Amino acid sequence: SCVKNENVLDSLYYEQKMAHHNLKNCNYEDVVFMPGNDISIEDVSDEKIYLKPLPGGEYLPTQCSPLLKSAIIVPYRDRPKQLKTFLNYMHHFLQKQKLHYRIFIVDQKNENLFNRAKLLNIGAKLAMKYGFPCLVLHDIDLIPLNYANIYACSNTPRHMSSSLDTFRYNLPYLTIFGGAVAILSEQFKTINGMSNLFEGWGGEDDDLYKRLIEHGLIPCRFCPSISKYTMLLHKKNRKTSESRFNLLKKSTQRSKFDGLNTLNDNFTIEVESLFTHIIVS
Ligand code: BGN
Repeated sequence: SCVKNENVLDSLYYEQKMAHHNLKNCNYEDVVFMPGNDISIEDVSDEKIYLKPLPGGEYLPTQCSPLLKSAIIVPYRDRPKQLKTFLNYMHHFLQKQKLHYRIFIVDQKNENLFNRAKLLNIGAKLAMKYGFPCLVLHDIDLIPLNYANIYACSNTPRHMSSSLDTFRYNLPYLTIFGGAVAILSEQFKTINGMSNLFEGWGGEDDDLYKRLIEHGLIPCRFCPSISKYTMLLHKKNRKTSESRFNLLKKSTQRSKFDGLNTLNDNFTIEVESLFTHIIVS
């Protein structure tokens, strides 16, 4: 289902309705309804037009008390250039949105096939341990182009990157749930997270979609004008997951026994100035 622009604020999950100290609650209307909400990547690029976050890439607005608190979780391997662009851009973008946020980069430091979903599980588990009620699961090469695309959770899981330039701003298929999505930690727990078994490119996001449907969590989207993204380009050396078709046939049978509850987390944490670096070996 699609959330209309005027209903975006009502569709969000607020951690606390009232500020518990002297600061006034942050007002999100001017984030969502500000005219000329579009940005381009050139407007931000390498210039550091943001405040220095706390160590680990965490930030809280200082002028008001935030009602929205999100962990941005990014699976990653060996794309230093994209990492730099992403961090500079996102710190600016998220600070404009007056969020309490923290950026987690989950780095697969081994030669195995890339396991995007498992990395997301590891990042999500840590973010939940740190008390984040909302998880934004995000690819490193996606850049949001509208400030109204607020990086917080809707009451139902949300597919955020639904209007992507490399897909000519269209959905390749209606049930796509990859790229950038927002889901409440409680909901992520309910579905047992994502599968740990998808090694190589493709399918893990379709499996996630099936888990949501299995649990009656019907995803939503914001309008295409808000949901615009550009994809950072890179050499594609995709090794596709050969088992993905078979895995997808059994998504619902597997979901209880494959996910957060079967994660053997082998990682170390390094607190960097712009992000929390989770190194998975
Ligand atoms: C799909 C992939 C998704 C990917 C989108 C967009 C599969 C499963 C095949 C049944 N799904 O084809 O993982 O996000 O393309 O690139 O490969």
